[in-house]
Amino acid sequence: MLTQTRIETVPFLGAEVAAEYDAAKVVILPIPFEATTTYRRGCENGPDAILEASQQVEYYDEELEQELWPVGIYTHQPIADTRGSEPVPSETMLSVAAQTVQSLIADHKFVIALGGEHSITTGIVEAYRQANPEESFTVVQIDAHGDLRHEYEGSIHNHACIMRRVVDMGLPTVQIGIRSICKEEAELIKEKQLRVFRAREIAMQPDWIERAVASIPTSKVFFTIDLDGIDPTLIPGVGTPEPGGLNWYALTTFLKQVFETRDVIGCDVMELAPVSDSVVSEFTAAKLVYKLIGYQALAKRWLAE
Ligand SMILES: [Mn+2]
Repeated sequence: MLTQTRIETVPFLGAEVAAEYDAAKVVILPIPFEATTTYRRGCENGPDAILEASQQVEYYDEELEQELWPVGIYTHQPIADTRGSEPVPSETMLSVAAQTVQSLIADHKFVIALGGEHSITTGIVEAYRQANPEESFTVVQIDAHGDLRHEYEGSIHNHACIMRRVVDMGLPTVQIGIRSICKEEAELIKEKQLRVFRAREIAMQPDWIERAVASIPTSKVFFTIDLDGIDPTLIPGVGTPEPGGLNWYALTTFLKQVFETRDVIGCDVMELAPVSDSVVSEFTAAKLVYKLIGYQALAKRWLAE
């Protein structure tokens, strides 16, 4: 129904190294959904742009000193696709995302969802809540924005509200790279004493990684990465760019330490809105996705030494 086969999706890294579903440890889940973006549009084209760019990513990871594709990477058909003529209501997108991720979790897949707008994360996080009824997990968000508004432009499912939904679910949060919040969000951060590592402190205080990792209160972690958390010189193709974001080595060093010290249960990489005449955004995003796979593969010892 909402799974579209009309638009051809290339598998992550390319058909030559793509795994069959049963043999895959990792599932890439494209969610080309866009409904509430407020500035530059185009994030419904994000997943395809990342998949296309991934065809150019080197199989061998020079940092991890091995090829990582043998873990088995399967690319799912797109879900909640708004690129066709049919609009997809936010409620439908959320339930389709939750159901799809639930079935992937049941099959023991490590899911990396590709957005699409950030509001999708609510549905994905709901799937992990269902799968972990007894044990809480922390949502670690990389983002320029707090996304803590109760509602925005009349909708609680706006992409500017996603972390507020997570806070309302009662899940612990750690927010990294924040450099744009409104008064309501600043007050909520103080009132609830939310764990926030602002971009300024990340740039100025080299010990932020140690402190940020230590601040994660649970062993299980879900990563939600809004690509605008990264500096717009590395990823100009986002809907709402903000200066002063994370650089590549700060980001990947932080991610690697979390994968090494926690149990990362899933990830999403959101809000890529491709820019014409430049592929730097989608290539950086594709490389980031391969890093997520690599760090998890090493942490879980999926590959022989
Ligand atoms: Mn953002």
